[in-house]
Amino acid sequence: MSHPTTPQGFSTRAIHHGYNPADHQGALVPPIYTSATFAFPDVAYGMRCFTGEESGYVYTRIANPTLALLESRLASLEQGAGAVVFGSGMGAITATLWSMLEPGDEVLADLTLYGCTFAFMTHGLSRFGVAIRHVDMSDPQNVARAMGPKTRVVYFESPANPNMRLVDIAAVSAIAHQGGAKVVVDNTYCTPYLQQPLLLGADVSVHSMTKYLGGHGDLTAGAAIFADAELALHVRLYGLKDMTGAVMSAQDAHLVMRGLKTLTLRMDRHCQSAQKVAELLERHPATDTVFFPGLPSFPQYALAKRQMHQFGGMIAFELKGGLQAGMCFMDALQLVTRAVSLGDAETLAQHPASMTHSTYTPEERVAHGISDGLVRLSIGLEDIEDVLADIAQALDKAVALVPDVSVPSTASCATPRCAVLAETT
Ligand code: 4LM
Repeated sequence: MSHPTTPQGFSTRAIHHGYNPADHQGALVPPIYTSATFAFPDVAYGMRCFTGEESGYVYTRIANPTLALLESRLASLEQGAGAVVFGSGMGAITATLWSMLEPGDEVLADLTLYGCTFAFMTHGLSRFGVAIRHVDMSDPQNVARAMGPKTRVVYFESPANPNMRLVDIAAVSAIAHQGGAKVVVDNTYCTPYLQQPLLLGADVSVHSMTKYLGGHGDLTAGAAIFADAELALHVRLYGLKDMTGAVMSAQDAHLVMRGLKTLTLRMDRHCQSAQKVAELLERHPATDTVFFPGLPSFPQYALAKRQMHQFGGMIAFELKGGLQAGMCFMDALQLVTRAVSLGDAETLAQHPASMTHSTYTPEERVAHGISDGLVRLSIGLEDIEDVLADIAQALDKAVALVPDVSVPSTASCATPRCAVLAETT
């Protein structure tokens, strides 16, 4: 089998890119190189590796053949000039930002970020002379107004975890570049299949591969994909090698590559099922607001249609009964699993204010658009009828906590916690 020269489709590259069985004794699945270190044929060769004259493998924290294959596959999928993989999404984010910033620089960050990214910026970077300013990037003009001479990095997620707000990647990238800043987008919610930030003008796309890319909840991993190969090398040799050491294991790289083979199939199913769940939530009398980019009622529906190939598998919503109804809903779930993380085969429900976003103070959550009543769902791959039935029965129980809505006869808040909450409302 020879390497094809014509451009291939996304799924084909997710399965084949960068690997030819003929180079590996016919092995269909790429070998897993578990070696931490690599032998030098002679001292002079080893010396040249350390000066950079030779590009051979030296030590897995810097580079490894299994990780290199995954990196080239990710760069191909998101059409970047290079990629670096890490032991977690936070490893990717921290190594990238440590490499791009110096004391005195400023990061302009969106209002809403995953809790640990917010904590890294607010309690980490800011201790080392980097200023962090948050602006609501759902309006690109806010970025234009906020850009200053020290702004080096503009950072956002789209959709944002957990409230699903979108950022116009092309518009914000153009504004940031005009002001001399680079743009880092967390593309975890979308994966390269649903959204390609580099093609829209961003400089770096970061991922928690713990989520959809791995896809099975059995590994932690991260990646950064770069428009500029020089920046990728800098992040590898500084952010990964020296600053964080957040190296990924070869076994996990193998699992991510296995996950990539079914990424498009899984994402299609996640998206179709999430659309149905969002529509059910919107129809149900227990819910107040549903945040899902595929609903015509979503304030940024037009942007979602323009920027995302499909609307993703994540949903956030508020119940009319607020926090107590949210807890009742979650405790009443029987199939849907109460757990943080996302992108797994299992449908997961969690409460951002007390879980993934508890790194924000209550005042910060108000200021950053994360309400206490918000419930987050990661829609999995189960039969949609089963997911809908479980969510519907849990919503029926939560209706009991809404004063002006009649309770379906079969529904009651039966769990002890819900019973207590029902009495106190
Ligand atoms: C969660 N999220 O939300 P690692 N970027 C985004 C994320 O959602 C996450 C990370 C980075 C959740 C974890 C418990 C948008 C994580 C960090 O967990 O370090 O691989 O990714 O439930």
